[in-house]
Amino acid sequence: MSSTVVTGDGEGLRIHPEVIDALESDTPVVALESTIISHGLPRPDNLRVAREIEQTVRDHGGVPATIAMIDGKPCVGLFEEELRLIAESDAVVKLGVRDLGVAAAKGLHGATTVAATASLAAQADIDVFATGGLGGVHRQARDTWDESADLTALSRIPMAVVCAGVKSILDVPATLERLETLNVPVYGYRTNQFPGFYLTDSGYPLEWSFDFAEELADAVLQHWQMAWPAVSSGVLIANPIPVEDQIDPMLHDRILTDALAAAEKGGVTGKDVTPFLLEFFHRETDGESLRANVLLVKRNAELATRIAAEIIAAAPSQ
Ligand code: PSU
Ligand code: MN
Repeated sequence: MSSTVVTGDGEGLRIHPEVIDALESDTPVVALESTIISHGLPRPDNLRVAREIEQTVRDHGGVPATIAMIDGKPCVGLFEEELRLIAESDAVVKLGVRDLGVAAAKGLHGATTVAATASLAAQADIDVFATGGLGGVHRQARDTWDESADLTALSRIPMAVVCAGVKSILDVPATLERLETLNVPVYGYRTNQFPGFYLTDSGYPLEWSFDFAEELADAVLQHWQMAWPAVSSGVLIANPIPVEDQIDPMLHDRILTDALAAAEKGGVTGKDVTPFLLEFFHRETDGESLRANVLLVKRNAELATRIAAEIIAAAPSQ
């Protein structure tokens, strides 16, 4: 296939030829976000990690589709120099769904959040997405109204999102309540506890758990079939970091307290809040948070690839 522009819903996207080939040949495709590369992981490790995440998808028989805006063009699947640009350039802005139009109009380079990545991936007909942590309700939300648009995006986009829960920089129980309100099911993979990103267990239980990718794929497909047309929401699949690999909970709690205090003192608001807290963690844990972050994202990329393969096996396109 030579064309890199599809018609219909995907019109206006540039889809990497390898991703087009994979979609046409029923090869598993896994969407990957780019904000984690530009604003979620420290330089210079971020470029190496971005490549490793893509490689993990390949190692399990899939094709990665890292999504970003390059020169105002939404791109599904990046060429090597584009991945480098996202990792290294200060000109890369963080793009939620509402920023996509303006970034296109102004011809910007941008990294897409979970919400914006899921939105573009759905337009390209991709239905599985791997990330580290989802955005959610912030701890001061009662006063600040700061709730990530990841949640409302997932309430409308039929995408299976594999993550390691949400970071404890957020209000975890409030985030779980909002997911319920928004009709987004949350399935644990081999756990009955919602994971806490750096921590195996956030301390909050999950209602549903599955032990195999095949069962997860089945539940996801049944959700999309049965919820339609009243809702067509995404599904969150929560894959915890193994307990022997989690960050020391004492260290975690100490850094978290300091990070939240620093954000408040510095008057950090809006889309800067999450990158500020993540950077604080990476700096203050001396590489521990980076190690855990890389490990859990790769595990999510692997599980996502296996789920994508099972979805194809259950419902191959003609
Ligand atoms: N949580 C993480 N790592 C991340 C993010 C969230 O553990 O890199 C990024 C994701 O791209 C997510 C975004 O979609 O932050 C949420 O930002 P906000 O809270 O501004 O909605
Ligand atoms: Mn926010």
